[in-house]
Amino acid sequence: MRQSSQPLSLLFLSTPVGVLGTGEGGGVELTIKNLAQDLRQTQHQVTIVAPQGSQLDGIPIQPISGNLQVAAQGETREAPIQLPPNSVLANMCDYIRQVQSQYDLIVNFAFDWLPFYLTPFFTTPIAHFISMGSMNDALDEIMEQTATRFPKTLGVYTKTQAETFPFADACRCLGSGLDLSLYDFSEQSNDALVWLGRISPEKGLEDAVAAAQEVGRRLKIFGVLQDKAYWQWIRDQYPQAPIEYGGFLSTTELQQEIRHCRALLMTPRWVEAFGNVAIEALACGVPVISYRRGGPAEIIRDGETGFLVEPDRVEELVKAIHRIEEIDRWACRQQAEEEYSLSALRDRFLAWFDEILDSRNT
Ligand code: HBI
Repeated sequence: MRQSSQPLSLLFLSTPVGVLGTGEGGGVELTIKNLAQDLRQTQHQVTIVAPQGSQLDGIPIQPISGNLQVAAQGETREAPIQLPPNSVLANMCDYIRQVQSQYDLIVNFAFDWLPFYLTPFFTTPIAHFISMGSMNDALDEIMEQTATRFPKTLGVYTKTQAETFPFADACRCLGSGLDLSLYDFSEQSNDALVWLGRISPEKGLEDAVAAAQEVGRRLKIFGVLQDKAYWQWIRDQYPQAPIEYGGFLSTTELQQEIRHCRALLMTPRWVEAFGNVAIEALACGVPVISYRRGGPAEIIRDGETGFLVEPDRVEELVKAIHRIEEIDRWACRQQAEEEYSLSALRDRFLAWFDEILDSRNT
């Protein structure tokens, strides 16, 4: 049996919806990057199989060509499983099949049917990290079959996320983490509010814009402009709102922008699986005001590191903004250090990997 102190050779299967480094892959891009960098620094080997053009500092990437997968959150629950012609996901799966014997474990980050379906056809074990809540019936079904046939192999961010699936009890909660040395604490702040994320309807940006307009404070917005029609609709609805769109920034640039802001607003319409942006803000000492829903509801300490308010109620966001001075910015940074360090994230993932490998070898 493997000794848990031995270095592992890991093959990561990235999300097939976007090129790593562009932000199109959402929060899971940051999770993949953080984990891969940290595991490599602690003597493990990590190779990432990802769509062509992907880049991550200092991490070997095996680029795969082909057409990207359509994002699952834009589809209906009943949608049949789809692959485009020359599917990058299918090509990625074919590649990992060919090289699997060189690795101890494959870690799948794709929220897609194919890697789950293929699991029994592989000789190398596959750990599946599920990056969103339940979206599609066919996907739920294959995930559940995987959980039954290969117990312990499903990982999620949070308990709330797991509870959206019929197989919640089979999911292992792994949380998230950051390289906290990349985020500088700022005791001082200006009056501006900030909103971070992919600009797409499930993120509810319009409520943050409405709240900013109501309190007359600037709202800085950063993230990939995924749905242009949605963005235009927001601008038409709130032509006078004091908003500034700053594009998609690197971690270094982003933290320089957010750490001087008064608060981060999170307005998810869906069950946000985690909300990496919440811990990025906390790491800078920025309190988070969020709807009490999904991952943010498990992260934010209400009244201590931000406020959790009734979902879909702009007036509740407004009330919380008026109370923001009650929050001690240092408490925010401290929470990030206590709960969301990279070493803690790595330990949780390694314990999960060990359990999967041990159950295979006994
Ligand atoms: N959709 N089909 C599909 N596959 C993914 O891997 C996927 C997705 N939508 C979003 C997504 N991954 C990431 O943005 C996560 O961070 C949520």
